[in-house]
Amino acid sequence: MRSMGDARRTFILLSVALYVCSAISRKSTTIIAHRGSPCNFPEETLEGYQHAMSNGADYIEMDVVSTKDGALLLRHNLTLDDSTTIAEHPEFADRRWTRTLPDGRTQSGFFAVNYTLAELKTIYAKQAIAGRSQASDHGYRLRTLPEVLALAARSRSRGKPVGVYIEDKDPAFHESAGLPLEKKLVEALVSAGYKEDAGVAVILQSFEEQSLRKLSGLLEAEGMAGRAGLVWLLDCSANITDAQLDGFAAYGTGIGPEKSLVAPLVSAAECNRPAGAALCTAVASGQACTGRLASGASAARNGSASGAPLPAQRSVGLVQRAHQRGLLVHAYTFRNEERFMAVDFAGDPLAELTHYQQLGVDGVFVDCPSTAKEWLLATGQLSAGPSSWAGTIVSGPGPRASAAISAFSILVTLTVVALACGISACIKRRRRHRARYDLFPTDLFNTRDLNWYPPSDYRTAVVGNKGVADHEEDELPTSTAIMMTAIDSSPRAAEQQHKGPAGPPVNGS
Ligand SMILES: *C1O[C@H](CO)[C@@H](O)[C@H](O)[C@H]1NC(C)=O
Ligand SMILES: *[C@@H]1O[C@H](CO)[C@@H](O)[C@H](O)[C@H]1NC(C)=O
Ligand SMILES: *[C@@H]1O[C@H](CO)[C@@H](O)[C@H](O)[C@H]1NC(C)=O
Ligand SMILES: *[C@@H]1O[C@H](CO)[C@@H](O)[C@H](O)[C@H]1NC(C)=O
Repeated sequence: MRSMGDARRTFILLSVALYVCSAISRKSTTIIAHRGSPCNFPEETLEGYQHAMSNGADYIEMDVVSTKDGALLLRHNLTLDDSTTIAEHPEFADRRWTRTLPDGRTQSGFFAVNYTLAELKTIYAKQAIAGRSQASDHGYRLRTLPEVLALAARSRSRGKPVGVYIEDKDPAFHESAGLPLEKKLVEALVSAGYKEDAGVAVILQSFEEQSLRKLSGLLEAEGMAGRAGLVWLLDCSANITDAQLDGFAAYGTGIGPEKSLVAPLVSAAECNRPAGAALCTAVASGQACTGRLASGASAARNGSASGAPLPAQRSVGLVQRAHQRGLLVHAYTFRNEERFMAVDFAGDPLAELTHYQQLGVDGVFVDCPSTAKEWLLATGQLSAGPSSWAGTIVSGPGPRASAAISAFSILVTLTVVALACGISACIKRRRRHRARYDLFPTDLFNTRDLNWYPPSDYRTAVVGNKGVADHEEDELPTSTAIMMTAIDSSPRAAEQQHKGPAGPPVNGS
């Protein structure tokens, strides 16, 4: 009897090992959770990032701007108008500012550089994209880079560390305002333990190549050369030359093109707007309808009907040109709303993602990480079950190294699986009731946020201090912990809901 049990256990172990190995070696598209989960939550909030992590994103993506006192605030824009409640605060109105851009145009608004972090901690994040639920506006605070790095660090202890993908926003402007970003950004990574913990992926991204060079130098000076990937973002008007790609490939990891650089568009009757440069602007500002996919040949040869150059003529073979130089391609931005995709996809975000995968992109910036997860499952890039997610590696080794790594990973996996089975059997029963919860200290959240967890998605429970939601945040003992758990629901359904008003947390779950 006993030997039969052993044989069965061995068989199960081997099956699991083979399954894990195949999951590791199968290349799946890297999912970059663009500003957290702005489909579901206001962008760049802890809650949005947590949602992205729960949906297995490989990276959480964030943008850094400086406050007046030099704190690294997470916002995608120098101005706070479209993504925060600052306009509702009369006490801040007199610092509205207009600056002149290098090209002579002007930009007006509430600039983060004109307010201290303490001041900005009194306002709230709000939904920045028209048409998405605003139910949780006024629910979540603005966050700093260290706060979100601390959140990401918590995933390290849970087996699937999430990568961080950080953009320095308009670095030349910050430099000119005497608040340069690069050094502080690298220091924040060091403080958060990214220098030591080489198992966790970090990518730094910028539209300004000069800033990437600076970051590369700073990383080297910190003894972190190669520790963080560097990605050069290209907007839809970019026309990058082979020589520029060669220069960047000497130290960079990849390019981040706007998606119309990868799959060029032509104007479509449905869109009723001019092609060429105007089309490009339309993509950037998210106007309704972004055109029709150009067939490769006609895009390369023809240009638009009006004769204006199309992005197509600037970007023929961009993916191949990058890959030839060992650069990854991470395209942006994939959103669920029909107006952000070419009319060919008929509003189906999964079809759009598949098209770009077939064009060879290595990763995608997505607004809706739960849709990305649904897509990975639907296309066999991910097997069902939360524990089977295998994140992808930042920079790929050559084929021979890959073969060696595969062989090595089979050995390691067998050993690890054998060990893990033994250990997990011991601790499983004790920990089962905690398995679905994430624990956070209250200094990461504030109690007012508690009132705003959408009841359909999250149950919150407070342990250690009953009735805590009635207290002011300053009165909270720091030892109190908040438990949240995502309730399993069909990802797309969860995304398209969130229409109901926010309610109080369900206690005692
Ligand atoms: C566009 O390309 C097609 C072939 O793909 C060709 O027949 C046509 O003449 C081209 N038009 C222009 C304006 O170049
Ligand atoms: C930044 O916000 C302003 C509104 O203050 C908006 O006009 C502009 O398009 C935004 N820029 C980006 C890059 O999102
Ligand atoms: C905002 O900050 C910039 C950069 O520091 C400064 O030049 C400008 O005078 C400030 N504007 C206001 C209204 O405080
Ligand atoms: C892109 O750059 C190349 C070489 O630098 C140039 O020949 C070409 O005209 C440019 N194309 C557009 C559409 O700007």
